[in-house]
Amino acid sequence: MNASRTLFGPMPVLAPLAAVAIFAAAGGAFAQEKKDVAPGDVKYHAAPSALAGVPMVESRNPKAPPMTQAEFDTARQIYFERCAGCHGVLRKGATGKALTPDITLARGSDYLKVFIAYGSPAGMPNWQTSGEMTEQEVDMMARYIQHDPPLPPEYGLEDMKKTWKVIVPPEQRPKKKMNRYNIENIFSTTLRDTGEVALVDGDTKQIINIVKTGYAVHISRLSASGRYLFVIGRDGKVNMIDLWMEKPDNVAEIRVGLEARSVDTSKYKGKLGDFTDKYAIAGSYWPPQYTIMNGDTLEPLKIVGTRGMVVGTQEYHPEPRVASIVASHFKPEFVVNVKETGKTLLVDYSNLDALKTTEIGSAPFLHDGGWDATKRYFMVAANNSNKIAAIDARDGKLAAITEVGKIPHPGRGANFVHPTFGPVWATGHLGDETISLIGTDPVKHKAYAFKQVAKLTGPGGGALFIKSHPKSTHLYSDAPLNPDPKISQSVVVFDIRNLDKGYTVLPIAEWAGLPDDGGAKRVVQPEFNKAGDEVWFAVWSAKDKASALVVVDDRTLKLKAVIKDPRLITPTGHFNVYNTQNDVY
Ligand code: DHE
Repeated sequence: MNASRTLFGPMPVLAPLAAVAIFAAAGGAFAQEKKDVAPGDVKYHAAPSALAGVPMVESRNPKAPPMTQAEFDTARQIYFERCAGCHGVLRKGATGKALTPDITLARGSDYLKVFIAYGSPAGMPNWQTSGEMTEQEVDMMARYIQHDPPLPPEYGLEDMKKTWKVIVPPEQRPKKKMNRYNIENIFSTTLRDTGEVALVDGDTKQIINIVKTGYAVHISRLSASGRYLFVIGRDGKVNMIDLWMEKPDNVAEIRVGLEARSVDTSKYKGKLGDFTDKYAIAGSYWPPQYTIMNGDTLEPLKIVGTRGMVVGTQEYHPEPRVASIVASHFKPEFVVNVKETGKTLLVDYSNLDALKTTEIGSAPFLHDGGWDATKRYFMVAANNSNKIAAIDARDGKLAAITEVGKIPHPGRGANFVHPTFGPVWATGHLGDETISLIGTDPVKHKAYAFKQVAKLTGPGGGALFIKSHPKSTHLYSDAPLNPDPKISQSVVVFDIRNLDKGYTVLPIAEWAGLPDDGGAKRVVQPEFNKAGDEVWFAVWSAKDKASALVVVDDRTLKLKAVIKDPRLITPTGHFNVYNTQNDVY
């Protein structure tokens, strides 16, 4: 029996037509009774996959309803632009249900059309009633998912080497910093839909450079030295940017896969040797694998697949995507979190020719996460399991799994010292309005360690990122995916010394003073400056609408600056060099 959860409940033994009548009514009722999935949520989960344009091996299932090649091509494009993020490339299921032919053929087109059109309370968007798809497209998608899923190509060393460029060889790079920027206070800002990052001077608020990167850059990470910025695009392209150059720009690049989200560099220095920046690592969604590269040139050295068994069921999964990756400070190891198998791999890079990996099972759909304040415990969201796993990077084991709210989404989370519970790590949630605080001090606050010690109430679901700073008394949370613009266009801030007081709302999008051009103006990701006295936010609108960066004074909670520039198109994540390099959050 296929491990992935089946698409629907037990199938009523009804003629398809009767099924349609029932489901059309139910669908209609669904449409009324369930809240439609928020457009922001659809945009978040159904982000276009970089695989949409990749040639694939196709086959037709003789039992499935016929499709012309043109219909199949259109449906495939729609699938990779809308559905792959949730249902997986091979349709084995992830945050969305499995859609493999053994399941979908049994349901038949009429049954499938209703679900695609009306969605479901479990989070499947109502593609037709929301106007996102026409009736014809729904019909095509219902037939498409009864055929075998097209198979994208693998992507190996030869493919990588064709894309690998050392733009400035290490020996030709500056021997000292050639610019006058305070590079520790530079912000690397994702320009999601233009395939660029903006390097913004945190002191002057001026844009230093707009650097060409991969498509839909996802995150930026820093070398241990703080000199090099590594960014990864959804298309699997890694760019290495030298902040010492007169005008910081690319010095190397490589594509490590067809779809990716995470990148980091080796950070261990200790009795086992100095491995700082010796290696870089990137994890890909497709193919499901991670690649270890030379930290100076991005030369691909080692590719390791992540296909394997799901924690618990031990069922095989053909497409376990690599989610967050972080470099351990305790051992020469990368902490690699694999989404669909629910496993964290501690990859010992001290000898690539005899690679040792510790496999720690927790819960499926591992996603994003961050260190606790001691940088010993990696707190990672198993988002669709509503859990946080604490991975002990010093002792190489699972410290705990903590039940939290609905679909935790911490980014890297936020650390602060709670007046009662001591050191805590916090996460917001996509699926509800709560903010969970988890104790992280098993020595001086043993009773609270890895327990959810408190739940704050935020403004509503749709939270993505939360942040604090050792020098701040505030905890900030965004909610860019909340359907209410009043919530998605503002952030909330708590006083850590008096959490019971509730939150203050900061109308960030309003402070940005953007034209009323119909832009969504979603406020995304609080990020502190190095000094810890400013908090930066992106005001994210579509490509053809105005966006901005907004800077708030952390002491007064008043507006400090707004950065507007026609080049700031779809700004989303931003990463302060010093705080990202030193895991300060
Ligand atoms: Fe992200 C982090 C995956 C959608 C902005 N995102 C991450 C990480 C993963 C991930 C695995 C952790 C990387 C790490 O730490 O190594 N993100 C995904 C998806 O699969 C998803 C749901 C859909 C997709 O197809 O990409 C998705 N993410 C988004 C967005 O739509 C966001 C809001 C805007 C954008 O730029 O695409 C977005 N994700 C971010 C940001 C981080 C991130 C800003 C880093 C947070 C941090 O503080 O480190």
